[in-house]
Amino acid sequence: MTPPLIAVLNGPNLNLLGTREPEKYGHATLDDVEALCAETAEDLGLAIDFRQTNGEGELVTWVQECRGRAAGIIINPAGYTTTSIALLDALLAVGLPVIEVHITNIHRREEFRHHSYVSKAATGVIAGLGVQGYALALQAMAGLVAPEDPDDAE
Ligand code: CA2
Repeated sequence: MTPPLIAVLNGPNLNLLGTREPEKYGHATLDDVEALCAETAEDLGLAIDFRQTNGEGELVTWVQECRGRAAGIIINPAGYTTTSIALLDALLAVGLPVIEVHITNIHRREEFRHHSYVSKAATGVIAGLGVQGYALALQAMAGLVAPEDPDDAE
């Protein structure tokens, strides 16, 4: 059986991970995060499509393209978290389980980072656990996309 595909989407400036502000975002690069996700996904019997873009429109298009292709979406919307109704609308329209990930605890940071439009479309949110949050999101996603055991049906 082909493993369920999980899109792992990353928003603006996350390509800088590991190169700037390590006191906030840690030392892992985005390539390290992709490797962590690939390894975790393999252990869980999932496949991933891992991407990063600085463009809001491109992120919206990628979410739309998940329809009929992916079983779930893990997204770190970065700077678009607090601004993008377009991204929220795309996530609502695609009708897939969504897990929002933030490397930092956005609630301990500046007030303007606290509100997330994306959370309105998210099944769950992970924040403040560093890049390990991506692995935890994949673990949770494995449960969300697992086919139901017929023995559990009432
Ligand atoms: O904590 C997170 O994952 C954030 O989504 C990261 C965003 C920030 O705007 C959110 O409030 C919280 C920033 C991504 C920029 O990433 C950088 C990484 C290294 C160096 C500079 C920026």
